[in-house]
Formats: sequence, structure tokens, C-alpha cells
Amino acid sequence: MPVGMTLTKFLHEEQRRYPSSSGSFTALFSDLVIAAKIISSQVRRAGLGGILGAAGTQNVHGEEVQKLDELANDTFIRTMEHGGHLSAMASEEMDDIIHVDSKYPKGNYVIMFDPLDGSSNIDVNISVGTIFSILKAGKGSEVTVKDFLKPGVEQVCAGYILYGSSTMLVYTTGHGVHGFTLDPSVGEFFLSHENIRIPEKGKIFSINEGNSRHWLPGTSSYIEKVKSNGSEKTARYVGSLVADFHRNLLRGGVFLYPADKKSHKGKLRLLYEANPLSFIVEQAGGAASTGDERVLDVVPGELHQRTPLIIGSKADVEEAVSFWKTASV
Ligand code: P6P
Repeated sequence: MPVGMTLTKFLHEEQRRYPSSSGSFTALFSDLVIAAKIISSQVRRAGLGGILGAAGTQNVHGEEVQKLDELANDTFIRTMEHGGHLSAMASEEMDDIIHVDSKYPKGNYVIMFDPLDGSSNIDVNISVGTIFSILKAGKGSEVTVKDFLKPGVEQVCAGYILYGSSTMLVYTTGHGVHGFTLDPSVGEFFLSHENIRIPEKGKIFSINEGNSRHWLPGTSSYIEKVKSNGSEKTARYVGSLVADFHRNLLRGGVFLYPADKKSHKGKLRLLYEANPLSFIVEQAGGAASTGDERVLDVVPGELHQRTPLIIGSKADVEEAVSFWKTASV
């Protein structure tokens, strides 16, 4: 039985596409994979809070127990800052960009990430995820927030790690979408989903119907349509973005977190949630819209900017957008 294709081997084979490549991206991604493995082991032990000490308390050794999203954030930063491939980072957990310490060499990339999205679900053992987006750094000597405020079409890599029934890493560099599953017994990610394609149309719609009292007409009319007689759609909503997105990516369907009367710009973050997932879904043959425009075309104004998000199977997204736009006129 041949050994499966590891993520490390896959990255090196991808690098061969670019004979002039310096190998810097491959090394950067390898650092990211180490962070993913560490966070996965931390997430898997979260349920032992009572023994190890719940977040914000002291454990049996009298040590402060960090909240898991803070721990994931620290892990990401400490694992990636010294590699010499980044010039700066931005995290959902931190107001400002994080400059790489001057004691480390600087690199040609910047990375934005949500270290542990949906972390409130940890306490009830629901899947959570890490989402990341990589851009080329600007040519200037000093990196500023402007290096991060690029439309999603400029991403060179995007991906997520889903800490679910297994730990999966899914990413794209613009050459298809590939999924790897972690074998914890050997500590390696193995290729399990090569060239993922999302079905043109799916049977799932994902939205928080508890917000229906806030919905605008375009959302209400679309959801009424997908729930009407003759519709084949069924509802699936975990309340953890990476879990909901990943299921729809594999099975087909549409996820909606639209603008509404409570969240005028939607709830989800553009730079490190909507953009990376939109890059992935388009590479898998799907679509992603704010309702008014393609997500990847949005020019960001600020680091933690929110955006409405309608994402998934192309035919489903187009139908939801048509209801949105019709109601907007
Ligand atoms: P709501 C989790 O808090 C999160 O940021 C995403 O992971 C998820 O899709 C969304 O919020 C759920 O929001 O308002 O439905 O609870």
C-alpha cells in the first residue's frame, strides 16, 4: 500500500511549476502547517479544561490558562514571525498590524488570519476553524496597513484549517482547491480531496433564521422561495463559518450572512474571512457575492471591515443575488 501524498511533498511538487521560485512561499506555508498542527492539538484538548484549567483560570500547576483563540493567535504569530518570509501579519484578534520583529529577517509576503473562528463553539464541542489569506508585500521599505487593504483578487494563497471530526487543511494558490487530512498518529497532513469542485447547484441553504426579523426584503423573499413547496432545499446551519462553508463546498449549496437591519454591513470580516473563502469557492467553480458585487472585487477601506456574504454553488448564489437585487430596486 503506497504511502499517501503528504502536504509537504505536494507543496514541493507545486513549487516545481515555478522553476525560478526561491522556495520562500513553500517555506512560509510549511511554517503555517506547523501552526495548524499545534492549534489542532490545543483544540483537541480544550474539553479537558476542567482538568487542565478552564480558560482564564489557573490549571493544576497554577499556570494561567489562556483562552483558546488567544492561544491560537499567539501560536500563529510565534510560529510564523521568525521564518524570514513575512514582513507583517494581521489578526482578527489584534487591532493593528503586527510587524515582524527587527531581530528576524523580513520576507515578501503578508498574511491575515482569523486564528480560531467560532471559538465560542469550543465549549460545546462544535467544529471551529482557522482562516488565512496571503498577499505579496508592497515594495516599500516599511510595511503599513495599506499593504493589507487589497481587493481579494490580489491574494496569492487562501485557505482554512477545519478542526472537525478530523482536522483538514484546504487551500488554493489559484491552481484549484486541494484538501488534506491530518493523521494525528504520524503528525502529517495527507492529500484526501484533490481538486475539489463545488456542485453547480446544491440542496442546502445555510442562514441564521433567528435573524429573520432583521432581514431585508431580498433575503426574506429568497428564503421564502427555497422553503416553498417544490423546492428541494434543506437547511443546515452550524453557526461556525468554516464548518458551514466546508460542508457546502463538498456537497453544494449556499451560505448567507447578508446585510440586514441589525448588521448593515453584514457580520463577517472581509479580509480574513470572506476574501479567502471567496478565492477558494471561485477556484472550485462556485461564486461569492456581497449581494451587490463580487466579494473579490471589493476594495477594503479598513483592516477589520465587515461585509455581507452570499457564497457557494454558482447557480444558488446567482439566484439569491437576483432576489436581493430585485428587492433593492
Ligand atoms: P450568528 C462565529 O461567531 C461566526 O463568526 C462565524 O463563524 C459564524 O458563521 C457566524 O459568526 C455565526 O453568526 O449570528 O449566526 O451566530
